[in-house]
Amino acid sequence: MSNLSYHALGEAEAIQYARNIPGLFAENAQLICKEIGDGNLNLVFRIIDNGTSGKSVIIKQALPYARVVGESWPLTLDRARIETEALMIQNNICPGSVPKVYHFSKELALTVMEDLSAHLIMRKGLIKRNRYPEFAKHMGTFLARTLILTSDLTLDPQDKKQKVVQFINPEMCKITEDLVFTDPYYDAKTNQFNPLIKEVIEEIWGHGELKLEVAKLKEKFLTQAQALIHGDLHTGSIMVTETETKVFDPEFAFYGPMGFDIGAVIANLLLNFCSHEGHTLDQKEKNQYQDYLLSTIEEIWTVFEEQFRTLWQEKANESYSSLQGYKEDYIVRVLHDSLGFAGCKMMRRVIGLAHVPDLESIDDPKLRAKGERLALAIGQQLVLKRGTAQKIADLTTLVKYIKYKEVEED
Ligand code: SR1
Ligand code: MG
Repeated sequence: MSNLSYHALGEAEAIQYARNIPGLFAENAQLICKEIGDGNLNLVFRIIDNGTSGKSVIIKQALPYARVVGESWPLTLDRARIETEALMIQNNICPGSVPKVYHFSKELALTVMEDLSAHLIMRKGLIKRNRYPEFAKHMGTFLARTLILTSDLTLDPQDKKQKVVQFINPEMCKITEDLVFTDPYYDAKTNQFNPLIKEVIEEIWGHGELKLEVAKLKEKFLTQAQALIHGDLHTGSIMVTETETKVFDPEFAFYGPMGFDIGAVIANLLLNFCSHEGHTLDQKEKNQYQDYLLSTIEEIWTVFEEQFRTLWQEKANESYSSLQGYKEDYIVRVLHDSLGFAGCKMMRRVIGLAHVPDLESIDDPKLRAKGERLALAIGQQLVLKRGTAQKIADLTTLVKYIKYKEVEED
């Protein structure tokens, strides 16, 4: 296996590859394979032993280009290494929160990992208005542990800088710099949007104050090596059951601002919130589900903050960590960043390349526009007002107010 040079696998070869990994399947395993990748970038094979064991694994292989666009958009294969090493660190820090890694090939840019087929992609569950009672606790814990325990607050500064080098990820960061922070704010070729909301988007392109705040958030993303972040923590990168939560797909991982991960989770819950303006026409049902999403956001932050404070108390070594007022100031800055990045991430999914199925699955363009307008209104206010928030309820109060102005007052 080690002398294979890079080429994209087909289903038959993926079976052969899995068969040759020592100890993965029994010799008499009856393996079948299906390529199930529906993301923007990679090949994903599910390999199942159709015989007695019923065991299954995932082989994820990076393509040398972005699948969503094609070969005209070349992309680093090193993202497979980044993803694998990030999964291993996250599993050490927060055991059981990510799929187990069984095997990695640098040459083929592929990772063999645990199959989570008993779990559902969280985004799909939210579109169906499912509720996940353990999710907020799991996600708040994942965020607190993975962020503080990879930061200068708890690591030796020399070790931390080694990790910054290990996770240098310029090509994947460039995608985010362009698609999240730059392209949505001018008439870029990559943008794709519902023509019915063009007038709102043109207002955004002309909104100097908003663009100045987005520029500050982009600068933070470019320069703040605060913690090892997942880098693309949307609800399509989370799999859930009633009792379990698994975070996967950290190919965008790098040392960046903590609020970028927290903001991604918040943004995607809020995009789902907006999508129910189109999906859920029964007012009572819609309001109840939207309230559930807002209370989930509050609980994620509350758990995050509690655990972050506890870990700070127990593990922070940085010499200023016990300085009066430092922890309070740090946490409120993470809150501001989370709101700002959430706002950018909401706007990019409406204006730019790569939308979210929550909104895209609303067939009627007029109904979809209703959800998209709400997302753009919330996104803008999160960016503009982030600095005024002192607690997570300030975010949920703001969202309720914007919904009232945008949807209910009409
Ligand atoms: C070309 S990649 C488009 C998007 O897909 C990923 O999930 C990231 O969010 C990226 O921005
Ligand atoms: Mg992804």
